[in-house]
Amino acid sequence: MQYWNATCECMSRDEMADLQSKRLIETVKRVYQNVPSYREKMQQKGVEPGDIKSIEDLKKLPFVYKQDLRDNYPYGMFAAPMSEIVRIHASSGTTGKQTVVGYTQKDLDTWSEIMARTLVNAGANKNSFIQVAYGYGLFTGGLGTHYGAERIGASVIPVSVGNTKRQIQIMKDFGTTIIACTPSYALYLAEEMEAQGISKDDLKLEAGVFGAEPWSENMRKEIEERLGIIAIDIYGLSEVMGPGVASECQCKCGLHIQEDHFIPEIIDPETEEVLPPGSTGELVFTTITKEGLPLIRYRTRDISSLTYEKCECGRTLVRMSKVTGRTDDMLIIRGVNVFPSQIESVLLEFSDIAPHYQLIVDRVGRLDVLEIWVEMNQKMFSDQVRKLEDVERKITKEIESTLGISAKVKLVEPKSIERSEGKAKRVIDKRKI
Ligand code: DLL
Repeated sequence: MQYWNATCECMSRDEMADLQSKRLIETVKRVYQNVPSYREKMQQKGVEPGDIKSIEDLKKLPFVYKQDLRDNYPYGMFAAPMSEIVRIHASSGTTGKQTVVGYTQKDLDTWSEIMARTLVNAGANKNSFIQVAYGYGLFTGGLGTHYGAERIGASVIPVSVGNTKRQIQIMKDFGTTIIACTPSYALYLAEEMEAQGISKDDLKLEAGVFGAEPWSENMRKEIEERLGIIAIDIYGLSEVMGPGVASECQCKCGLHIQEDHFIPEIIDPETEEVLPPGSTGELVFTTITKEGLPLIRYRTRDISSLTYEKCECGRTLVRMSKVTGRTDDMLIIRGVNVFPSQIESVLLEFSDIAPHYQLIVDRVGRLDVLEIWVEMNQKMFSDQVRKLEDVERKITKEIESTLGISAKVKLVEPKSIERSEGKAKRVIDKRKI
């Protein structure tokens, strides 16, 4: 088994708890001293830094929300002087102001370290050629992956997003062994390769590190088959660091959280109560080594669960389950909670359709209606109308029996749904609520 940092990734649970406690105490002191909004929040809850003696005391601390970052836009929650901030990123967000995040040199070192671990999880070493097709710029995907790859000593190919033809040419000519991009873009690459008559055997690709958006197991299967690689799920968010907060190992049974830097909790999003291991709820993170923008009990809105059971890979780091969706992109359709990834999972069981889809939600009168647009593959497109209707009917039935809601399924022409180079836009919600 290959590790980047066996000392940190395989330490005993007791050692981890001691390390986390020590680091948590330091972080709480730091934010209390340097960030007025934290001091106020803690005072309102009647907690002082001295009350935090170990990770057991974490639950005494108040939560932090994206709104807090917006209220203190742009730099109000930084815990280091601006003279020590050496990098700024921002997360665009779909609503409201963007969230600005700042890193000290030590933060960038930590980020490179955890991204190095992530890439090694996917099988990278210094002989790898890592093509970074996440966006460079304010988005954390590009530069985060880039620095991790350099830390390993791999050859980094910093293509950034877009220009799919060129991406493929570079993969082929430069001998790319690992591709880093969103899972939806990975499928787009596969599709374009097929259109250009380039086979996976023409490439040296071995693995992909895919994240930044939810994707189902069926989507993984599809990517792995079409590109002939192992597809690893990587997770992160700008506020907490960027990519590298957690990633799967070769066992692909949950994402190991880099716990020597981030403490996870799962809470009930309504009651804010901490839930026991194994329960599904909202993921909350506390950063314990960050200097620029430390976050205490940050509400991610991502839905997951934690397991502390030992992983076959030998890492002792807790694992989070694949993020299936966010509390805020969960669709409530006629009272039923639906995640786009559940629909994706159903769709990908059908062989006649392409893994490109869009959900259109509208309200007609007082009733929510869900339309699922899904692309046919080329072969099916030339089939008879009766066959199309038959497939539509089958998908409708399957959606209804799996999710408990009715939907109107519409098969659309190949390549008619817009492709995304970054995060895919899966849902168009036309309801004015
Ligand atoms: O998406 C960081 C990243 C870049 C992660 C590249 C992985 C790879 P943000 O733009 O701030 O940061 O978006 C963070 O994206 O809260 C999740 O809702 C979602 N997300 C990220 N990774 C995954 C994943 C980057 N593997 C938000 N599965 C997070 C599901 C993910 N959702």
